[in-house]
Amino acid sequence: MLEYIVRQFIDFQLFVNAVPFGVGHINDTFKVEVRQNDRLVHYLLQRINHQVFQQPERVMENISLIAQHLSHQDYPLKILTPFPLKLGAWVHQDAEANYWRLFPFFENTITFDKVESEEQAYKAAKAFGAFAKSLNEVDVSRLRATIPGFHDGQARLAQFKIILQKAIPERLQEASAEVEMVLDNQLIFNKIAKLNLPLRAIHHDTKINNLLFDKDTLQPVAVVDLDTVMPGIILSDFGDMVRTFTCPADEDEVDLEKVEMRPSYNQAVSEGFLSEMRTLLIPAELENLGEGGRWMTLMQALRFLGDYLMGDVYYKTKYPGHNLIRAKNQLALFHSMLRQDM
Ligand code: GN1
Ligand code: MG
Repeated sequence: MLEYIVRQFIDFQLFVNAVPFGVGHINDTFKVEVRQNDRLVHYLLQRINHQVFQQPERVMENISLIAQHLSHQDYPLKILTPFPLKLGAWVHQDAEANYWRLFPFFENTITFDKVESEEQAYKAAKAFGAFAKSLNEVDVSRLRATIPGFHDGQARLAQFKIILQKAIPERLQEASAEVEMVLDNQLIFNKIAKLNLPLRAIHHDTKINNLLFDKDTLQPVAVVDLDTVMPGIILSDFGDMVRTFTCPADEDEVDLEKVEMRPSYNQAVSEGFLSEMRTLLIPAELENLGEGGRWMTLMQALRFLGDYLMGDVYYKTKYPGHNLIRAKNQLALFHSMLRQDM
């Protein structure tokens, strides 16, 4: 079946194989190998999770607009440009109403789930900074919201309060301390909303594993996972880097002793990102950047916790308490951020 789908995009002589690829929580990704013009060539085939992205065509329109824009900029990284279907659209819909898309596969690259040095944090933040900088001139009104209210902290908080009413009772009881922690700190969502920061073209998922690095030189090669590139505020991208680059532990590490925000990494993120973006940001953005890490980390805790309470309907999980472990982890990180200057 995968062979048939890939054929809707490209021609090839032989379909060699397709193997599951990557660690994303949302879409399903396969690395495909085909023989084309007597060479073995790889592609990245993805099934879009259309529970999450209810209008896959919208996602693809944003991505192609972004890719086209970047190709006209002095952008230092490779651009993830999707392949259109032979018939013209961006996504193939199969008999089971799944949506599929095809991307080039960037050879000789690796991803990291944790940042390994301050130097790497700097380079990665600079790469996401270059991405933001090259998108500075995009007319945001042309970008569609692929997930409405995605980083709207106030809307997420309101949904969370509704979830508390419909939560699985045993889970609500088990997670009562975490629920309280989220509610105790809820003012941050109002505080950020009140800043009324300008809308920009924002990646909205600047986790360290959404950046490909060259296997040999360890230099950033490409920003990937462009599904949530849409209008948003700069604190989203800066904050998600702080959330994922500064902590030595994975997002689902159980040993909370290992979960902390390391100030030297926070410094590296800031220097790397601002080396590209400083002159483009307005004073209100610069002054509040530091709050982005806390804001994104609490929002992530709320999202994992809400999903746990609803019975794991959104994120892929590997075991029944996985989302609660993730929420505890993110709350530990948030508290570590509260204890430090940022
Ligand atoms: C999801 O698919 P992945 O792992 O790149 C999520 C992000 C979260 C992240 C948490 C569309 O991203 O918002 O920050 O998990 N993406 C969506 O690890 O919800
Ligand atoms: Mg991803």
